[in-house]
Amino acid sequence: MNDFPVLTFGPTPHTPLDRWSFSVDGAVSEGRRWTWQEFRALPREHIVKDIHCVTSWSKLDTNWSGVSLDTLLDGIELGGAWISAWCDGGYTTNLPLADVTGGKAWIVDEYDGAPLPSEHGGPARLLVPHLYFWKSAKWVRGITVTVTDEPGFWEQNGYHDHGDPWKEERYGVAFP
Ligand SMILES: Nc1nc2c(c(=O)[nH]1)N[C@H]1C(S)=C(S)[C@@H](COP(=O)(O)O)O[C@H]1N2
Ligand SMILES: [Mo]
Repeated sequence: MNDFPVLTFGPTPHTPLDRWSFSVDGAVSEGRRWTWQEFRALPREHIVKDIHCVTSWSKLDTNWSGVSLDTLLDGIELGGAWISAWCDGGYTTNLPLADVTGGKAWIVDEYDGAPLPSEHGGPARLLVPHLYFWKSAKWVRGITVTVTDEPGFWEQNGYHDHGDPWKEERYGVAFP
């Protein structure tokens, strides 16, 4: 796990598992919330994917385990087309629902068969491997479904709103 860089804005939060929960709220027919134990009991998937950081490194065949966003959103009626992921520590990032549903995004809590280290987002982080890695919010605690696109931390600070590595969507128009 020391073989890929730690890139964090601000200090690493350490939320104890008995105070951890994951929520889905916002423009939804009903909000949901899972404790750590409830989250661990959800159906999980193993994910092997390449990841890409905007600062040019990539890492091939990274190995994760976690719960698909499809599972977390299952049965909820969605009244918006975007999500805002929010985290311990205050980080946020925005994504179109289309980029996090259909087998494209997970809340992961294991890397290489071990609990996700806190510097890499443990207990759990968002994993959206097909977009630049700043979209993969560490220490994620919930997603809020939004009716309009609401730029998150890096998106307000010069990074591209969408962040597709294959289109090299690195920086937004306002980048100085
Ligand atoms: N909560 C939070 N998530 C975050 C960040 C952050 O500063 N805070 N940085 C992002 C950026 S820019 C990158 S490249 C990746 C880095 O993940 P890593 O530290 O596991 O390599 O996390 C993303 N998720
Ligand atoms: Mo990054």
